[in-house]
Amino acid sequence: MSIRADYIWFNGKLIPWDEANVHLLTHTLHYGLGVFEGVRCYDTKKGPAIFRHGEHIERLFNSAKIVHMKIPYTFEEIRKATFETIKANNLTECYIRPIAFYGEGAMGLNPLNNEVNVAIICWEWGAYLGEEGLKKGIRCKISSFNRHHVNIAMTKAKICGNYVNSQLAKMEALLDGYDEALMLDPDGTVAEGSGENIFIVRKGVIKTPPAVGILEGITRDSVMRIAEDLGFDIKEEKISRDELYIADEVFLCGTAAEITPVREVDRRTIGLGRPGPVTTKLQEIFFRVVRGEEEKYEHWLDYVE
Ligand code: PPE
Repeated sequence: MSIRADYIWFNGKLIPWDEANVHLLTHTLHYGLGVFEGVRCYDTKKGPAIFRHGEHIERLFNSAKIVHMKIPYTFEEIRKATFETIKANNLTECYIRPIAFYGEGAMGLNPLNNEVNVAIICWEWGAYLGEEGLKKGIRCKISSFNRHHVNIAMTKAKICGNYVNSQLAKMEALLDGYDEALMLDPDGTVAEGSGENIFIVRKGVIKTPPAVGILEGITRDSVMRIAEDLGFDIKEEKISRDELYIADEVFLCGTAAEITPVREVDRRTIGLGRPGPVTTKLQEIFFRVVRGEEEKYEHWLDYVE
């Protein structure tokens, strides 16, 4: 399904959607060195609010730092530009995609002399893994592709090129009739989904792989804090593939995926084959939190000014 809105913020200005084009020698198009974010804005009773906006902007700047990219705007400029873009498009609930990439100029592997472009794109984006997936759970396959080695790709950075690996895994899973791919790290322990972090619940303990070699997800952090506040025992611990098969519950989380239950892995039914009580509870609270219905977490919301 193609997406659309009216305006895109590009290098300091709002321009019509159809005019947001780049040159074919855009350096990032050839070599993949760009950094981006995925952020969501939700409607609340006090108006649209961006969930953990500050943390997303901070991660964008950290991604850029990791790859020596200088973003020619400040934190506050990006924040305000995001507000402007949402308002110009009359959006209340939307997905926000800030991206920084190298433009045309020199070719070859040194990007440093090319100009850094920044765009902020907003559009309405429903359930990433489908409404039904969100409610009933999805079917996953362990990918034949490993996730990145920590010294091959910089996994704390959300780099465009890192996602070729994710796309290989995603396509394989879809072509094999599954909804999503789960990826193992080069040592063979569970890393993450193609675009989500992973959690399991086993014998009353919630577990997630340590944030090494995976994207340090902001939703992952939110889930850990909410679970902790609810009094759950939560551990960052290596998880083996077979532990997924015998987990009581498995779920994926991310800005796009929100909290999506997993009901099957490699043709093994997880738990009873439907979202378990812990996943359901966390999902329920998460959706209240992002919509400003849980006062305790209101500091996570950045209301669109
Ligand atoms: N791991 C990966 C590989 C990943 O891409 C994401 C986000 C996460 C974990 C979760 O991170 P966070 O959003 O901070 O909780 N994936 C983004 C891109 C999805 C896309 O298809 O594009 C997202 O969810 O916005």
